[in-house]
Amino acid sequence: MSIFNTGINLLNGNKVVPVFLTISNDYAQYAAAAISSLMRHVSPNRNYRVIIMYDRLSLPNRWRLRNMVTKNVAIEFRKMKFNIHLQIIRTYCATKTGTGDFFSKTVYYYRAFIARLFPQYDKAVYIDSDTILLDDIGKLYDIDLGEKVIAARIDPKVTYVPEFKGYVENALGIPASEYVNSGVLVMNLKKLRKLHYITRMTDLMKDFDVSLVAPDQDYLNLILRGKIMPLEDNWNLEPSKELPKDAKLLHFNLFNKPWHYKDVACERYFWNAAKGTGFYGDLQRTRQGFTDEMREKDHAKVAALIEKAGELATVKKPIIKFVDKEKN
Ligand SMILES: [Mn+2]
Repeated sequence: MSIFNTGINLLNGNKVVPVFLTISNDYAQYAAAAISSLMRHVSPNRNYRVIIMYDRLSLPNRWRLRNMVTKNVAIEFRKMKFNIHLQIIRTYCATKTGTGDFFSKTVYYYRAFIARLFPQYDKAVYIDSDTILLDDIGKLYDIDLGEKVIAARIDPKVTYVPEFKGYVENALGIPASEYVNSGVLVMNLKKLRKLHYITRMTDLMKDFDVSLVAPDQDYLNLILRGKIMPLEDNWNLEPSKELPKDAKLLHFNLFNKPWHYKDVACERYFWNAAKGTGFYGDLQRTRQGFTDEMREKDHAKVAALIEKAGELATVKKPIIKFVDKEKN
């Protein structure tokens, strides 16, 4: 156990609410805002443990995050160590996703390791670091999964961007009405372990070796198809001018980041949460330093992503056929 693992020893196995985030240095600033918002909405009668999985996270960043610990929210760090699955993922990212690709970072894949690396937990919640909590994350954890393996929100972008819809239905072979966003997950870790989730994912990566639009999210949808419970929209909301009354979690997904752009919908929730952290100044500097050139690059990336989806939508045989075959 490293000196950065902190918190309450009384926290044990199943009584605690385990919440996972996966980050590296460039995510630390806004992950801090997510964690701060989480802390403001927890129940005083429960214990929580925020577990940060990382690869490169500097000592000062770990200190600043660690200092956020409260009486009933522990903060723990876990460095991703080399293993064969990670090697496959790194190779995949290096060869299949170019530098212009928004999803080229291996950090996105770390959530796939949670079940395997944390056998002490049977259930857990995962949140992206570009989220802001507006309600107690314990309520998300409490959602009864029944026989399902995970709960996740049906991805709204797939329903309103025709290229994404075509991609999901033709290239992956999943009805758009079933395809989920992987930014907020409730996971039955026991079931994920039983499915050998991480092995299935890296087997697919090796065997089919295709470049996908949102690789780890796509693999999650492919492998767990039929085993996913649709999560209430309120737990993974795209920011908008008028939030529903019972909004529970905001997800600044893809490019509309308040730490990059001014006047992003719901940005005040983000900046309020950021204020309570040691990263507020950094975040403001990040936004000030976001140049027109970076903005253009962002737009080009969105366009490239949509174009890629449109191209892949024309393939003849969807990947799900191979996944189903493998299962039998
Ligand atoms: Mn996200």
